[in-house]
Amino acid sequence: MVADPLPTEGLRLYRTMLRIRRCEEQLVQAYSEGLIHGACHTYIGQEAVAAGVCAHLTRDDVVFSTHRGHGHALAKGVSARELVAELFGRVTGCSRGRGGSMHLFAPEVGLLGTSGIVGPSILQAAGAGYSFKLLKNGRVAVAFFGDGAVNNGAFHEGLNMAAIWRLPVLFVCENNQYATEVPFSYAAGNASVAARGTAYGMPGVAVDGNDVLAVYAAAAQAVARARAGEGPALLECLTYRTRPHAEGMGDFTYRTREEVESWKARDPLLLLRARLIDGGVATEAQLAQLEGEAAEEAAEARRFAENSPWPDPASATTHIYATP
Ligand SMILES: Cc1ncc(C[n+]2csc(CCOP(=O)(O)OP(=O)(O)O)c2C)c(N)n1
Repeated sequence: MVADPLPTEGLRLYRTMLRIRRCEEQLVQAYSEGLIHGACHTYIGQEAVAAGVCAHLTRDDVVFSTHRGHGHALAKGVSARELVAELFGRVTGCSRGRGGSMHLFAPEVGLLGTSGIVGPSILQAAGAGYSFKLLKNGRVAVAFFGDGAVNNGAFHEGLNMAAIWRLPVLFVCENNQYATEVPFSYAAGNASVAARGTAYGMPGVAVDGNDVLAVYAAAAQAVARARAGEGPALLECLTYRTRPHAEGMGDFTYRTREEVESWKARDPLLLLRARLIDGGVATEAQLAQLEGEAAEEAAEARRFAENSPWPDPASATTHIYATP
């Protein structure tokens, strides 16, 4: 059993979730003003997953992410400035303004990429885990992916390979219950993703993905297991995105306003906030201070991004190929 993380980790986890939320809110606003070039899939509502998992990772551990990857990037150590500037296409972005939301790279902090393709994070994490195993360096690889990826062949191949070679990988399915507009219940004969772990020979654990302490506790065990050479695990975090699939898209042809509102009432930040107060871990004033800091960080990141230069067109062909 993992000890209750609330007293020791609660504030840190709250801060991480706040930083993600405030940054996403800035991006929503910026998208509506035409400042973001390319798609913008926000992570609002799912912050507990990135915060709870990444709290266990060192800079040397690696994360592979998806089109919904802003939260993973921030939780892994990308700064708000570098994230917002990347979405604004500025040279100060983490991919020098060349990638945008779906090509966020920051190898210096172990963010080995977000991707617009559904599924590859699973295979990439298996590959990284294989190299870590050969190098015996104690590192862990994490794949974040949505429920839309679990019926993709990459899921089968990645989990099976990680299991037979006992690779140090954590597979994190963020089951937000929809793949764009397709309900998971429509796309899967078995409603439990976690149950599939057994089929591949690894632990499969389902947690309330809006409860950051539950995610933290489950990830603690899976990461420790991977680091100890005991192989991979599958973590299913049941959660919900409260914004449309991507900014600018409609939202109520495939789900109801009532359903969205019911999940907003289970907002991961509100849930943890109440527990921090009820558990006597923090006062209203302390939390208000953290909230103000996160808001200022995100607002400052936007100002920084808007004031940053565009990439020089003459550099369009640099940073394209790796030089041996
Ligand atoms: C291989 C592949 N097939 C289809 C798409 C089109 N597509 C983009 S996002 C998406 C839904 C993804 O749903 P999910 O994996 O559950 O992630 P979520 O958007 O819910 O975070 C699809 C099908 C794609 N990008 N890649």
